[in-house]
Parts: sequence; structure tokens; C-alpha cells
Amino acid sequence: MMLMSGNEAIARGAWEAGASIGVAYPGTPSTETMESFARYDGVYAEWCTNEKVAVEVGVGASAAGARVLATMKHVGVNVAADPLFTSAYTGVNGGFVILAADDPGMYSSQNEQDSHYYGLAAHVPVLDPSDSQEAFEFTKAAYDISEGFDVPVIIRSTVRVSHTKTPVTTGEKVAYELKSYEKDPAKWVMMPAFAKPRRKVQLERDAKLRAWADECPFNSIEKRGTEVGVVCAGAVYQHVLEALPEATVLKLGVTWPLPQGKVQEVAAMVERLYVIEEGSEYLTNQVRALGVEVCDFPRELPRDGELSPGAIRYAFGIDAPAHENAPDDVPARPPALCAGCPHRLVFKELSRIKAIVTGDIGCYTLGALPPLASMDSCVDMGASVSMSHGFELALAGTDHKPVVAIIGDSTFAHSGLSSLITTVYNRGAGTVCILDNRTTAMTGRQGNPFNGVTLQNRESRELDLVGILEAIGVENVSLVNPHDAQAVRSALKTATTEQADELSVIVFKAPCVLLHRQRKPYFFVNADCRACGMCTGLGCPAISKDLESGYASIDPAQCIGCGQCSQYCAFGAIEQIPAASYEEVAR
Ligand SMILES: Cc1ncc(C[n+]2csc(CCOP(=O)(O)OP(=O)(O)O)c2C)c(N)n1
Repeated sequence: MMLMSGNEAIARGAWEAGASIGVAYPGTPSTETMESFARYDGVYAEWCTNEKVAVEVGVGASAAGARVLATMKHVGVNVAADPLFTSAYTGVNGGFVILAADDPGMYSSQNEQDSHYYGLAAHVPVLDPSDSQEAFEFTKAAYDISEGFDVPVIIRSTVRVSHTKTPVTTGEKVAYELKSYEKDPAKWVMMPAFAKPRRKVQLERDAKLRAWADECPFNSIEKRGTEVGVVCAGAVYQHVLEALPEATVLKLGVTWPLPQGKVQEVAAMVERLYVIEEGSEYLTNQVRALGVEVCDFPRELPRDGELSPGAIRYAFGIDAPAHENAPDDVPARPPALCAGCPHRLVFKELSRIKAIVTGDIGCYTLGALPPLASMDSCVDMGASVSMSHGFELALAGTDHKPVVAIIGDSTFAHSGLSSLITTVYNRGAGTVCILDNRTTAMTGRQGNPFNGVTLQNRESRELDLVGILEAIGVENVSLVNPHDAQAVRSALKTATTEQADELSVIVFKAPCVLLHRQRKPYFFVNADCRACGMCTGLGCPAISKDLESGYASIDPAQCIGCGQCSQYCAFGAIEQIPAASYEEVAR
């Protein structure tokens, strides 16, 4: 028995089932799954540029006869939806399992989505583990289900299942031989003449899957009281057990298709049947669609965020606070860019030129928060570049503020490049800032094409970012050190004034501070401080000000010696301690 997170258990299940190829794009809460899979013997695992590419590589490897694991967060499934839907027509050769990890409560996401809908819409079976043991077992079984029904299978987890560690009894790795690949255009070439018959295959398969779901032991009825019955799945099942110990429960392990017979059976066992689920009404509507009556809750069950036993008890009118709120006097601690983050000065300088800044997703989205507060939008990965093009189109001919897009290196590789090609091709204008911190920092420092680091540290090549920009026809490209305030200021000024009517791209290149964790002698505030607030306006977590006097101070334990702040002090009040005395302290 081992203590494993749901993500680790999914990786283990895939490996034991004989999966030999892993493809992914990182995204919380899914990321550790592929990192864990990559450490098993005999597997090949890689980060792809985005989720669509990952699923397509997976479809190819499955067609070739390998068992494949693809992992992504919920919004990644949106990106991968195109191949996902059609792979449910082609079916598979080697088993193909896709982890869709949802984030109810948006701990680390731009929205809440319920990936069940993808199963329903794409006709792909969905399995919903409620703990790590099930994550392991369901994943292992998913490969046989995938090959048995000739369809990809989605494992749908949520942050609680993905990140909670619970005991897992593992098994033995099965011997899986690469299946032979036979050319079969009627199965793999989805043009209308072949896709139409495959659509019929899909509908026939749906009927078989429905019958299978009713027999599948992953769906089980736990008989307790006869008054209240609950249908639930995933992590919510654990909350239901705690909140309503008397209720009879239909615990769904297969959430698409629903086991019609079992739903009707549980409904007949109880006086009132409820469906408890997080973030959407997917299960409720599916149960109702089977002609089964679902009761409304006596009080409201939240439709947003994560559920908790308290919230469920509240909805049933059982006296318990819906949420145990933190005391009012706990100081707010909004997230901030790290001390020494190379993104900081770009935002500081953007706030000075009062640009319209279309943002993107990464650590740098924190530039939207005070005191930097220099981002106007953040929608989805790659949108910074396409949205800035949209702003420029709409504002053309007006006297408008400069429009600047901000995007990270990983996000640029994910989808920013195709957006930029659109701008270049249509002769768009504006400034695009690529914050190349040599890593995918937000999700835990994964490699990407622009730093050449691969998941299993295989030999690779680092793509030449400036060369690519020049090759696609960007005429104004500059490479700037983002720790140099003067250089950042002048690059932004040139791009937004002299080159205002053209497209310009500035690559700000310096490694993320967490990559090498090298500290230099720290800085301190001397007696010349005039309490002007310029340095605290940088939002560095190492700098604070005395609330009464306004004087700044620097926490030597947090300062990494980047020197960004000293460039902004007009009074020479920020000094670095001499290297010799730093070494003395460090010792
Ligand atoms: C479609 C989609 N896939 C994955 C994610 C998770 N995610 C958020 S930002 C990000 C990449 C950030 O890397 P980068 O652009 O290099 O910026 P950094 O964090 O290094 O500043 C990822 C993978 C997401 N939000 N949306």
C-alpha cells in the first residue's frame, strides 16, 4: 500500500495498464500526473506545445498500437476539443485515456467548467474517481474499456481528488504488446464519406456503453435510510458520506453514460431523491432526462465553488454553517510576483505609459493586481496577442492609448504564435511583449520549446524565439534585459511612440528567480529614505513601509539582491550590502 495523490495514482494506473506514451500540457490540478508518469520505467512522456497537439500526438500513438495517457486541466480540454470529438469517431487502436482535471473553486484557473459535458457531447465515456485508490483502479481499467468499445476514455478528476493523498493498493504491470497497425482509411480518414458510417458506429457504441454502465461495478448503491437518496460522484461522494450518514447513496463511477437501471433502482428505494454535484447541473439534468424525479433542496446548495459537508448539510436544512469563514481580522495576503521576478519592471513601466494592456495567463497575470495594476484583460491562453489586434482594429483612426499585449514564453508557444501570425499577415499594429523567463513558471517550472528543456531530460533543441519572430515577418523585434529599468522604459517608449503605427515585438529575457535560486547580497534602505513610496509601488514582497512614517524597509530574508528597486530610488536610499559582509552573514 502506498500513499498517493490522485494524480500519482492515475499515472500508476496507466503505467500498470501498459501505457507507454504520455502526452500533456501542464495545468493545475493535472500537472503532476504526467510528471509522475514520466518517472516510470519504459515510458516516453513529453510536454507538447498545447493540449490539442497532445491529444493529436496521442491519437497517432494509439492508432499505431500503443496505450496512451494524455493529461490536461479542464480548460485544456477546450483547446483539445477538436481532435477529441473526432477521435470518438475514429476510435482507437491502443487504449487512449485522457485526464480532464477540473478546478471547482478556481484555485488556479480562469473559470470553472464541468468536463462531464465533454463526455456527453463527444460520446466519450467518463469515469469519476472519488479517491486515489479509485483513480488508480479506474485508470487501469479505462484502457480495457477504451479498447473494448473502441473509443477514448476520459478520467475526470477535481482538485480534491487530484491533490489529496490517500492510500492505494497497487497491482502488477500487465504485459502489453504494441498492437499491429493496419491501414484502414474507413476508420482513420474522417472525410464525409467515411465519417458518416463512423457516426453510425458511434451511435451503436453509445447503446452498448449504456448497457455496460448499468453492469459496471464502478456504479454502486449504498443502502442506508429510505427517506433520502443521493446520486453523486467524485470527491462530492466523500462530502455526502460525512454530511448525510443516513442517506442511501448511488455512487457513480461512470458519469457518462449514466446507468439508467441503477438510477431508477435507487429512486425506487427512497422517498426523496437528490442529486448533489459541484459547479453545474450536469448530473441533475441527466438523471431527470431518464424520467426520474429529482427533489429541490430545502435550502440553497451553492452552484459555484467547491462543495463541503457543511454546505450540503445547510442545503438540507440541517443546522450547520454553510462555510466556516476565516475571522475578519486576518490580514488579506494577495499573491504577488516573487522578489526578483523578471516580470516586475515591465508592469511598472507599463503603468507609467498608461497603455491598454491585453494580458494573458501565467505568473505575469499578477501584474493586474495593485500596486502594479497594469493589465486590462485576461481571457484565455494566447488571447493577449489576438485581443490586442482586436483593440487596434476597433480603435484604428481614433486618438487612442498605446495597445500592448503581454504574454509568457510558454503561453506564446501554446497559442500566441498563431495569434501573432494573424496580426502580421493582416498588417496589424500594436506592441507585443513576450516575457521569456526561460520556463513555464506558473505551473511549476516545466520545460517548453523556448528553453529546450524536455520532460524526461532527453536531448532536445531550444527554439530561437527572435529568429521565429523575424521569420514570420515581424519587422521591429528587440531583445531587452527586464531587470534594467532604463532599457525596459526606452524599449516600451520606442515601440509605443515611434513605432506606434506598426507591429513591434519586445522579448524580455531573463530567467525566473526560482530556476536557479541564486541570491546576491541583499539591499537595505538607508537614512536618506524620504517615504516617497516609489519602491513600495513595485509590489516586491521583500519591501514594506511603516504605516505611520511611510519609510520603506527591506526584509533581508526575502530580498534576493536583484537590485530592481534601487533603480527607482531618486534619493540613493537603497543600497546593497558589501559582498564581504554578505558572505559573513550567509555563513
Ligand atoms: C488552456 C490552458 N492550459 C493550461 C493552463 C495552465 N497554465 C496557466 S499559465 C500557464 C503557462 C505559464 O507559463 P508562461 O507563459 O511561460 O508564463 P510564466 O508563468 O512563466 O510567467 C499554464 C500552463 C491554462 N490556464 N489554460
